[in-house]
Amino acid sequence: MPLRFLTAGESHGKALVVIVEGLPAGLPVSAEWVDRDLGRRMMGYGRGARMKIERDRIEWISGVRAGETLGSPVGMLIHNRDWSNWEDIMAAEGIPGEERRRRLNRPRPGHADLVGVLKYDRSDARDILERASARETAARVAAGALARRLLDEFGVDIGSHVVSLGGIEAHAPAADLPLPLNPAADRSEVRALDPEVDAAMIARIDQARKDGDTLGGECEVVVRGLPAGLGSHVHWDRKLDGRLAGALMSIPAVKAVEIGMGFEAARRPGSEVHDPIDAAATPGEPAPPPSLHGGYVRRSNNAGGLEGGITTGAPLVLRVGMKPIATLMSPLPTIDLRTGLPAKAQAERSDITAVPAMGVIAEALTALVLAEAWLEKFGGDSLAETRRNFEGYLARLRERWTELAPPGAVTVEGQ
Ligand code: EPS
Repeated sequence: MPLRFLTAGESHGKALVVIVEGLPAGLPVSAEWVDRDLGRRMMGYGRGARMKIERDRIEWISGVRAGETLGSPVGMLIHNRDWSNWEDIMAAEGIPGEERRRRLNRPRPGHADLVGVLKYDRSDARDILERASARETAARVAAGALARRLLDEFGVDIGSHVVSLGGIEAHAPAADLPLPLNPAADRSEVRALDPEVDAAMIARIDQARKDGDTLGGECEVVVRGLPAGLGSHVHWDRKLDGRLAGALMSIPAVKAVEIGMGFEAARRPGSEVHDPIDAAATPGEPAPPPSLHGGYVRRSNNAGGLEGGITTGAPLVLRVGMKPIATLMSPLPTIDLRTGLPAKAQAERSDITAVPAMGVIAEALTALVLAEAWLEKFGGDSLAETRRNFEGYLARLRERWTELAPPGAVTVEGQ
């Protein structure tokens, strides 16, 4: 288990807690680095009033000294500023002589409310929604920021942008995305890389707010700078595409993940799908640095940077689809848990859309899966050891290329 993390915390509890274990010692980290991603997660047009209350930032608890990881579990706390408004309602041991307050009796279709009370035998769906809330993703983003820090040491860039919101599509130049990606996406209130659609998306959100409705959408996560060879083909649970899809599907409200060409690849013939292989260098001569692909490049990237559950060295391209937020101010029909009679679902404070934030959360989970795969491949108890192993692998990729016979020295089969 090279890298793992656990989170704890209710949406209106005192704080969120996260423990990250398995980072090598000697990784430079700062609260400023982690807080930057926490701040990005709070952005985006269409968020609710809660984001005006919170100023998400971490407090180090363990595992870091003098600005570097120690190799021991890293503990972080994110205090909920809203706690002061919820202390009595969420008190761990209740308030003597008082009934529960702020019960949720009319479960919202699309939220965990109903299935949660059935499974955990609760009468108040607040016992479920407090943990099911996407507030928990702040803790995942903090963990992801540390994973991103590790990958950043090796020049890996993880970014995301919104490609559709409320049915409005953004058209970003797929082959020519800015590097790094996030500064450009973060300049837009909807995190889209197509300035033409910003105003239309914002107007769509304003309309949904007026209608008491909510909106979903899609984000694309793009990772550049990965070497060929992360993940493995040998077992189902080591395939990197499955691990990435599983992690991304665990984001609240996410209903779909596509890799590269995704569903479209299922509709086209092989000749239009698979990415022909080319040489990036002359055989027998050293592959040009940084040789993340071992001298082989692809004419297209329909595979989205993954073949056989292993990275190819081409950019990783993941698309994540989020359904609309389940809390509607014009509520849908439901059943009252106390009476079994028809009712309107409870309207709690919420967002109109959280698609821009979802991209930031998707980056964090992608970073966590990739950092784990990185440490599986390169290992190391210290950053210096991880770096030596990484450089040793790249040296071997270069060596393989220079060992190739020069052109004309072999008869190529089938030609
Ligand atoms: C969220 C905090 C929550 C919601 C949202 C995400 O705050 P509150 O419930 O106090 O308004 O804004 O959660 C949901 C959309 C949900 O369905 O639970 C956050 O920090 O991201």
